[in-house]
Amino acid sequence: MNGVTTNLPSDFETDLDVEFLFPKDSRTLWKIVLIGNGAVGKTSIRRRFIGHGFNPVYSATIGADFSTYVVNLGSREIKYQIWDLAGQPHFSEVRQTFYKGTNGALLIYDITNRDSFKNLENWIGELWEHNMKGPIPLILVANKIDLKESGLNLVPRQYAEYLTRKYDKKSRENYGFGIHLIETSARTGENISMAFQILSIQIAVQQRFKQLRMKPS
Ligand SMILES: Nc1nc2c(ncn2[C@@H]2O[C@H](COP(=O)(O)OP(=O)(O)O)[C@@H](O)[C@H]2O)c(=O)[nH]1
Ligand SMILES: [Mg+2]
Repeated sequence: MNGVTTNLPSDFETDLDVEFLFPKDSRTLWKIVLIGNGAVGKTSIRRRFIGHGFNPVYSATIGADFSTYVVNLGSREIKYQIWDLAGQPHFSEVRQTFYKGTNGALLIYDITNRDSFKNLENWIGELWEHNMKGPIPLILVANKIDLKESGLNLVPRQYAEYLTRKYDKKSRENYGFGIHLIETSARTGENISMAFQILSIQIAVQQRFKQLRMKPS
């Protein structure tokens, strides 16, 4: 990574152009929200990302909960404040205040739960409406891929690809960042840090282009 030393997990390696995306000695604080229906794996993904392992016993998040996690890229520092919002509908009023100031989101569904997939567009609407900045980067996360061979009825991958393409096109044309789909497992840890990496790149790109556009030429 441009000879820059990092403390990123090994699968966080990337061709990310740190020099371009982050000014030298910069400090960045990003608020990231994890959203999606109840029980899709939001809390598990947050815990896995910050290195707390996996807990197979489900306990519903009440209101909201957050962790901070710092990633160093040479002289740059990215501090994540990761909010894990309760997905249950009766927390909807609490949720709106928590969206404020969000820089990006992981929008998570459970590949074994069709309702969690059907609700994704509502989640995008809610995120973009309530964060006060309009459309912001998000990554679609297909979680629980360790259950692919379980014999359970799965959401077909093409459905998720179709939805991703639709939003990716709209987003690139109108807002300058792309929307990606990533398959994860909080149980095995597969692609968890990759999801944050891809999201970070989209956030950095959006911010950098905003700054460049504001500079007089
Ligand atoms: N097999 C499997 N189970 C998972 C995975 N992620 C979460 N779970 C389980 O799904 C349930 C709900 O997870 P949780 O993180 O609490 O969901 P939240 O309500 O979205 O925060 C728990 O029993 C977790 O152990 C995963 O990747 N694979
Ligand atoms: Mg939770």
